[in-house]
Amino acid sequence: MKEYHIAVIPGDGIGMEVMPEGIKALQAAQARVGTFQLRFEEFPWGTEFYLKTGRMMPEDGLKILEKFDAIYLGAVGMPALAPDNITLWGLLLPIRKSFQQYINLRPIRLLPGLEGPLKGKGPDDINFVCVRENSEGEYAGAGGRVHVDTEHEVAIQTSVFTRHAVERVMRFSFEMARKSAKKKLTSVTKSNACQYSMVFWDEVFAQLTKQYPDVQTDKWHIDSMCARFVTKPEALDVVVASNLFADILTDLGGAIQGSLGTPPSANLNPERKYPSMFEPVHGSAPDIYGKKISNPIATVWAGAMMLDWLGEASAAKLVMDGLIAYTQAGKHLTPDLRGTASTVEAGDAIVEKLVNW
Ligand code: GGG
Repeated sequence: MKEYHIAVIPGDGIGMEVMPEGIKALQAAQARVGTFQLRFEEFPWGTEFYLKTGRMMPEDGLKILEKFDAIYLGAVGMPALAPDNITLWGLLLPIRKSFQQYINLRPIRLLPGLEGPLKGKGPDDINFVCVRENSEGEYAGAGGRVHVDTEHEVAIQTSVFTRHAVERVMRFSFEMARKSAKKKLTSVTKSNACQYSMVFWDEVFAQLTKQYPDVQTDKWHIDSMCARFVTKPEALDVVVASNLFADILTDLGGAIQGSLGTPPSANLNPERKYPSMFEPVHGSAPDIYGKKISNPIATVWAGAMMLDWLGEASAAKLVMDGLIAYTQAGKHLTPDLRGTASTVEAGDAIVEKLVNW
């Protein structure tokens, strides 16, 4: 029997609540399919670990993770206990960068049965995917501060755009669009204001467009794109954007698909030299952590993406079918979706659908 070794990092806040529900759903799919085995190994890394050891993960954390087939992550950050920049740069970003997970796939889809906030827009209108450049751009980590705590203090955060990274994320997106039904790729830019980085981004996009004559393309400034997510989501198919632009856009995506408790994300190393990482888009949500009302949908969905990536397409479909049967039934939803269920009750209801589907 095929065996997959999965590193589980629940992390912080509601990450610790939703992760058991994700694992429960994956184990139910594994039991139903019966042709593979998932071996989960959990790591207690995150802010509590940082408070005890001064590190978000051990010094050899990346070495430990490297041998796994995939990483399943909950959430990172507890701003009341440690600054968000320390926690993000201590766990999430080193994994994405060191393991060359340069593609971050973020589906934006209003699941059938759920109600989004956009009047007249249903599941057929809100169904597209955002491809986030995940290795550089505004998250390159280039910059510094001088004259700290003086009136002459300077802070510089430099965006880095390389031809290598821009071309590979766009090529990946063109290939995705080529296989999609609408065959359309939209590039997000801001080349009117960012006359170096985004003009370069546009040029690379224009150059690649010539190599994909079968893919329809357009480009929008990030500000117009935010409006378009709300006014015309049905016009979108595959959307490619820089690290920060896509991070912002996909929270808006979460809002139009009913709740930030629903969108998943896959950090992919397409060459499969390193493990890829699967996580909900949402963070640790300290405001609701401990109330046990966090929504497990995004984590279960991220788990389905992980199964798909591992080559277990029928198990991935089973999880997605179970999830959709659950949202369609409209029962046992968590409060962010106007229900009253707890995280565990929602997780149980998803598994019940998945098992009986
Ligand atoms: N689910 C992982 C998590 O905690 N995400 C919240 C977050 O702020 N992530 C930063 C990013 O994706 O850039």
